[in-house]
Amino acid sequence: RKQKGCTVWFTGLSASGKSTIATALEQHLLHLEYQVYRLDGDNVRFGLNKDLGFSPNDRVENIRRIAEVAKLFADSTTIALTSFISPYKADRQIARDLHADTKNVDQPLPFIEVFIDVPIEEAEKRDPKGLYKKAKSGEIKEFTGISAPYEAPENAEIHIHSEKTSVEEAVMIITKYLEDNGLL
Ligand code: GGZ
Repeated sequence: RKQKGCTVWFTGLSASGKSTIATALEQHLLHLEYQVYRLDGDNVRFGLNKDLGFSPNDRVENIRRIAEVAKLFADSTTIALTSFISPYKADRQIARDLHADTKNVDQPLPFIEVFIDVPIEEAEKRDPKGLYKKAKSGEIKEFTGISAPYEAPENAEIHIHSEKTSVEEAVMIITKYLEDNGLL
């Protein structure tokens, strides 16, 4: 299939549904025979970024490296999906600017920010791994939304309210955006 590369950058709280939606989008695009690669905590934080934790500085470096890797995938004409909290606005801007920078690639690469928005109360209620509970008891420190900041995007290309939108609908919204913008 002829395709342009791009990066679809998911951002949102823990338990917002980022990874679920990114995984479903990956499946959908694979069925359509697009080349797609998903970066998430499981394949990045245990490998490339295993030296990094959750301090503010480590999160900055985590996002910087992920942005560089996603850009290389996008440059290879793959659709890169990234699923990380990426809590700081400045770091998401750095990731975006990096994709526009042609110092190490031939052309600017499209960057689509997808905000998976969920009320913190809903994320706490879902708490699939019991992390919010541990954060509230102090067992986990610097937990995003409880004891560390999450800076919500104001101008994301796509804004999905995950408590009101099914995974299938979210996949369709993102797919349509990619189609409308000539990326599929
Ligand atoms: C936030 C944490 C923390 C702290 C461990 N704060 O729901 P999960 O478990 O599977 O996803 C969360 C993941 C966040 O890693 P990211 O690389 O996406 O974060 S960032 O973009 O901010 O660098 C959560 C788990 O790791 N986790 N400790 N203190 N999330």
